[in-house]
Amino acid sequence: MVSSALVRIILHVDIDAFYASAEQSVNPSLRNKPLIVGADPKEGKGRGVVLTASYEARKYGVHSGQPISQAYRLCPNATYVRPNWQLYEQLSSKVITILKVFADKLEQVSIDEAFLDVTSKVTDYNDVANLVRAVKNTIKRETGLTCSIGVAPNKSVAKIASDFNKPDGLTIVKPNQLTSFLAPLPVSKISGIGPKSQKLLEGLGIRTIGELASHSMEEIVKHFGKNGFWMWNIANGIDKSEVVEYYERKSISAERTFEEDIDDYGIVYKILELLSDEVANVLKNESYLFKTVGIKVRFADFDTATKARTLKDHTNSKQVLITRCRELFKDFEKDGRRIRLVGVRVSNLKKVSPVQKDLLAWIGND
Ligand code: TTP
Ligand code: MG
Repeated sequence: MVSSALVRIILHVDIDAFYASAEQSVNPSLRNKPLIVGADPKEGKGRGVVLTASYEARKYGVHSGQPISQAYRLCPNATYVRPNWQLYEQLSSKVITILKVFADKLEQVSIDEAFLDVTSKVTDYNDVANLVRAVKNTIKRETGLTCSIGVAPNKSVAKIASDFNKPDGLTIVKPNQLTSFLAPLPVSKISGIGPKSQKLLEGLGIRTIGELASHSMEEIVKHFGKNGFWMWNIANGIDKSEVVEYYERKSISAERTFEEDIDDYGIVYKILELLSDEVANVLKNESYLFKTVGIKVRFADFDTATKARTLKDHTNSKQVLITRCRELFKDFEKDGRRIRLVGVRVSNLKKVSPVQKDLLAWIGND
């Protein structure tokens, strides 16, 4: 029997419609209205995509990754704004600072989500709702943002639970509810099971997490190898991975899936520029320099290719990043294949010392 002392209490916190809520928090006139953060729609002729949409805009069918022209057709009366990365970084670090107060350990996963291990902060699962309400109230009061929180004995279920009831949701999955909570959900709810694995599972007659859990582990491993072992365990509510307090970043990346596969490479170049901009912002805010630039391209048939180049010196220049990404993409352009996703990644990172930081600001290296 497992001793109750070993049962962890893990929170997954995810801000609701983050970029849009951030804009609404600093501009009251945008609140409770359809708001779309992304490319300029240019009265329906604009290119580029939606980064995110407020829940009011989502009612019209607008969502992340959609071409901005389509969003404009669905919701011409929404307010459209370009992203303000600095604001998002600022609010993100404010939220993380608040969350740290409530946690034994905190692991930031992206700009708007984090795992918290709060095992020693509460007596048991009956006590956790009070802590979660305090977290939500503090974030709301200090930043104006709402978030959705999932609580569970492990990270993967906590993540599924935070997505279960959005926006402003709270879903607590107690240890004895693990399998009944997971069973009816589609396998795609497991973070890491993408469309490809989903299709393969469907071929085996597996649609729900419960169906996955009830197959033998050997059979799943036979089809998916090491990945199968991992997904079968998750489906059975087993995930021992720890909330990792701090890590030195190995890489920074950003990627975008297109709503429809495209062969207009003009758009791809534009998106590469946008992604470089995002990556360059994180580099700047977290004081990193990079030496290796890579791009990832996923084609319409899910075939995925990567290409990388290492520079002579470390830099944090956005312009260098954009230029290198363009060069790397040229090789793919020759193929003329339809593209589903592109990504930009920098690695070989080095922290900038405070002195270097001042110097970089002074010479205007952005
Ligand atoms: P998400 O947490 O996936 O989305 P969200 O916070 O906008 O909405 P939700 O309420 O469903 O959590 O992503 C966080 C931010 O990351 C989002 O506000 C905008 C950005 N983002 C992109 O730039 N591109 C994307 O494809 C997605 C999904 C998000
Ligand atoms: Mg979010």
